Amino acid sequence: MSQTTADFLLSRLREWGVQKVFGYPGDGINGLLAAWGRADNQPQFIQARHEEMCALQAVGYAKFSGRVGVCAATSGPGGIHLLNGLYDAKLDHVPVVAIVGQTDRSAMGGSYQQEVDLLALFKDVASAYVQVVNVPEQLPNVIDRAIRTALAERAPTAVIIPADVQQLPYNPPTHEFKMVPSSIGTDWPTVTPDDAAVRRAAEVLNSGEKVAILIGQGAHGARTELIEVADILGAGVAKALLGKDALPDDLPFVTGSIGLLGTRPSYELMRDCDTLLIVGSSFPYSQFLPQYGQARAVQIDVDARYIGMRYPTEVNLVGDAATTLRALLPHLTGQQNRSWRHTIESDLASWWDTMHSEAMVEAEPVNPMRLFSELSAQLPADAIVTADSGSAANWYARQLRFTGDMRGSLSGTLATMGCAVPYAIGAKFAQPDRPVIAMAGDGAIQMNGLAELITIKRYWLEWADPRLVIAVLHNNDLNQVTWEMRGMGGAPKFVESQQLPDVDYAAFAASLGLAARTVTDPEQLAAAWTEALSADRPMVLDVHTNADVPPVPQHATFDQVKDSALALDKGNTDSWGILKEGLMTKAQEFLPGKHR
Ligand SMILES: Cc1ncc(C[n+]2csc(CCOP(=O)(O)OP(=O)(O)O)c2C)c(N)n1
Ligand SMILES: [Mg+2]
Repeated sequence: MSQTTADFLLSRLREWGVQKVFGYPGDGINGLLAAWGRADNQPQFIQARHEEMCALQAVGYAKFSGRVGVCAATSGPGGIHLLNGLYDAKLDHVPVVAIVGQTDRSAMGGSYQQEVDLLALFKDVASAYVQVVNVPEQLPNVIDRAIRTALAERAPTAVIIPADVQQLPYNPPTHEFKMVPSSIGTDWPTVTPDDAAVRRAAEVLNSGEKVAILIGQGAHGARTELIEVADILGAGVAKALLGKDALPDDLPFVTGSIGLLGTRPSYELMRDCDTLLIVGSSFPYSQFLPQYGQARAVQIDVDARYIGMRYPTEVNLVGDAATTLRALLPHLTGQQNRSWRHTIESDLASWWDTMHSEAMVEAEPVNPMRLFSELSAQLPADAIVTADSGSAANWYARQLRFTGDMRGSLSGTLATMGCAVPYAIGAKFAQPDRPVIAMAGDGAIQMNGLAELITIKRYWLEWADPRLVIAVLHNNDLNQVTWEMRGMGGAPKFVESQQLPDVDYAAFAASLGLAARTVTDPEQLAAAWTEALSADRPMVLDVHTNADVPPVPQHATFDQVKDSALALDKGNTDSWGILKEGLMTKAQEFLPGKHR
């Protein structure tokens, strides 16, 4: 049999070094599936339970491997299901290529079964590049550009291939009019900054006495340089959520997360600084940055499209983070007065004490913060942690202390529920020899996590290190939103929308042959983590957590906040004042001394 267009597509993916494709079948891609069979499953087809999970697994894979993630789905419903995961890639700037089937060319435009306008469907999410392959000669150019554009723009792209085209004999483009050749591979440049701009940036940074640095995911790979720059400038470093793993938390000047889920030391760092250096971050909440006009500021970003738009910066340096910081270093004169740095360091030490005592506050059955703080104490040096959108994101941001080369991520910008488990699966395929831990709410687990446990059951034996721990925050509530509503308008919990049906997650996991343990006593947490982190297979920890622990920085006593929230739920609107006072007044949240 001669090579089909689908055979060629798979061989092209292999040539690009693609090893995994997260997919789900359907007759729109039957030609591709047949080619996979002939290709001895190279690249490996990884079957999820739902196409959204394919896309989110591809995002997780890309985030933790640094390579392009590839997902595949059939026409119509399959393509539609991919969308949310592809938007996650778009908003977090992750390279993902979606390969999607379409009905035969002969049926197109005929309101045929499963025919939707895929170009229109993907127009926004894959605005970087989306194309239909109409004839085999077109394919190399389209697939190569989809991969290259995804990598170049750190964005999702989409390739749509009608089912009949997949089965056509492959013909390469010829040396003729209206033919477009193509080639594999790219030698990426290191984006180096402009010399004169580097000097101007150094002048700004040298003029400050209280320097704050904000880093994001673009600071990955610039660890040594960041530490050196922060030392010379006597600066503190705050981290946007996606940059949590760019610098370890055991450095005495790293103030941890910033923003709504952030720490008080990060808040104070920004509130009191006179100079700001932003490296590889597009952190959107400018109210957590210094007042406009308060600080002279420099931003470094590899992508000119995302620079200068979060703070009125004086110098916008386009360049790779590590290279640009290296270029800056010889021009930095150094901060002789270390008092700013000393203040940051001493505040920080007491902040971690505060986090510990918050985690140890008793809450029936288990204080969710303690679930995270006990994990933090046992995190393996090579751990990868994912967190879902829900209260887990708060505790991930504030309670987990990353050290060494630990990695972690969540759906930073789309903040979609249901990302933690598929990200974790993607992580296991990206780094099969590292332990992975997913922290997810029961709402997220019910949304799709339970189904993806089946995917884990199917694949875990392939992973060199079988440890994949899924910790479920079992609070029978869509708790993050419950608290948002109470906080926003003093609205009581609307039980119909917020309460979740009770499920025995450990029993479900056990029924699949996974390890499982239910935790209802905080004193069991340490042992549960030890067991999960030394298990010979993936494990679900079904942890019964208290839904009355507010997932925002708290400064009133826990009991005050809880009692007023519960009173509010019972219709006592007088308690709203207390709750608001205790919980949501942002100005008060960060009053000095409140957290200590
Ligand atoms: C797909 C999607 N739907 C809805 C939301 C809004 N939302 C954010 S957090 C949350 C509640 C999450 O509940 P759960 O997973 O149980 O975690 P908890 O906050 O209870 O720990 C909801 C509904 C969202 N972010 N994503
Ligand atoms: Mg919940």
